[in-house]
Amino acid sequence: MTKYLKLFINGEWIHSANPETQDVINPANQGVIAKAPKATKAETEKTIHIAKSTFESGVWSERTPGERAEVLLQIANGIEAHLNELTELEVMNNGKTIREAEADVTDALNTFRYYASLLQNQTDETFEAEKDLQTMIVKEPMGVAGLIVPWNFPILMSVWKIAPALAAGNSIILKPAEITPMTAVKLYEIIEQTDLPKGVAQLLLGTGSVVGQTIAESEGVDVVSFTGSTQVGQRIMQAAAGNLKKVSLELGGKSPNIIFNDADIDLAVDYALFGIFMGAGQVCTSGSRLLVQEDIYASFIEKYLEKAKTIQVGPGNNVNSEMGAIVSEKHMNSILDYIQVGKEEGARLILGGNRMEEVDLKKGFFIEPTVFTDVTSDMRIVREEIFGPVVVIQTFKEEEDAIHLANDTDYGLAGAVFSQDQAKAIRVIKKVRAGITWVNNYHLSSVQSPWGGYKTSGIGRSLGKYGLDEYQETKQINISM
Ligand code: TAP
Repeated sequence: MTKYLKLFINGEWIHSANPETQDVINPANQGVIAKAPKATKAETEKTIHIAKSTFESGVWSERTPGERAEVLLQIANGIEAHLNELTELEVMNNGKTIREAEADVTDALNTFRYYASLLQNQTDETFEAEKDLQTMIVKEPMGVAGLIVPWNFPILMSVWKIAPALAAGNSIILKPAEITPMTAVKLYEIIEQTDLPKGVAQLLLGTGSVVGQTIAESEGVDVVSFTGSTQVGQRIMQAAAGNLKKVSLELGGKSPNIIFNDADIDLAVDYALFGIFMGAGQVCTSGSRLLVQEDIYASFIEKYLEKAKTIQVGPGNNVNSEMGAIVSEKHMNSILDYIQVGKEEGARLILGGNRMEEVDLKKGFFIEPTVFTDVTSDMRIVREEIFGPVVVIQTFKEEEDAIHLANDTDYGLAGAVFSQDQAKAIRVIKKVRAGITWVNNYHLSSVQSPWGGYKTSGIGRSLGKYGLDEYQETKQINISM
């Protein structure tokens, strides 16, 4: 029987008034998992109004940090109790591998636990500003937080926003990507079972152009936190200008991964592969530009290709799969178009480049790990974010050339350096204009660390104490003694 998903507004699961639905597809086999509603503009506006009234009532915003932490821990425990179900839903809806999905769900519950402990440890600042004048600096919730997330990490991106926004005492409205709503629905079923007062957390399923745009424009929303493409991020910033709401934007990237001739080559090869092929390259921080020092290029590429050829591509629910599906047919076609562009631009395709045609894979959306060499910096496949399992490899002579190539991009999300000379590695990584960087590893990070980009990769930071700041106002209170 077809499962019809619902909206969660003011503590109730309700059908949208709009009869039109979106098929939710399993990208590994094109099976229809469920039908998702497309909430209307009027429903979105009503939801914003409810979130605002709940905020103003103080049922959540005026709870003590300790009381809020207690609820965050209940949500974390609920996620832990449903870890397998959430993992399976993520695999089924997004196409990633079980191992990747399980890591995401585990990170999600740890994010709730982290913000619960941060709340319990946050203390206000007070000082004597002048004789007989005592000043307190206090943090307050902002009001209604609109949380708009993409399809590549459906549960994790939701939780990176929900946990700090609730921790700060806001009311929230989550809008998942239209094509990946399954784990968000399950998460809200978990939230429903906790002591979070009704009307604090709402879930709106629908399109970006209606639900997302209405949230971004609304005078009732005080902060919008968005993860997705740079183009949509720019639109959100324009829409948010109406009531000057705070915006936090986590956007795209085209991240450089620099391999020096003194690197541990086996380590660099392994991380360079993980850097681009994790999540089938549908990761904002993917190491999609590999910069290899000229004199080790031949030996590096030989090892790199040898290992890349062994990557097992397949359905996420097969434990042997190392790289899963592309999230949708539309996105698969966009990646294949980029591969075509690369060939036409004159780049040399040395691995992959095709949709996978094996019998068990061709009913899903699978693309071979793809490697281009002989590229130049003006090529579209070097400049634009492909967001798929496609890497471009360039060479460099000296340290300065590597830094120049690394920064020759409009983006500034991530970057890595591999070298056994630690002083050089740190010197170079400090010159890479990006917010998330690595030395001798790739994609390793923690919930305490600020996540976000320079240049057109965004504004603001998720996670850590920085992530909480995005959802808080800061007030000074000057007290005559
Ligand atoms: P987008 O098309 O930007 O969509 C992201 C979210 O925004 C979806 O929920 C989408 O809704 C919604 N949206 C679309 N148009 C909107 C509008 N006018 N107003 C408000 N919301 C709107 O990105 P995507 O295709 O989902 O994800 C891929 C991109 O996201 C890549 O460029 C990637 O780099 C970036 N990304 C960045 C990060 C970080 S941490 N920097 C993380 C993940 C992804 P619907 O799609 O449901 O209509």
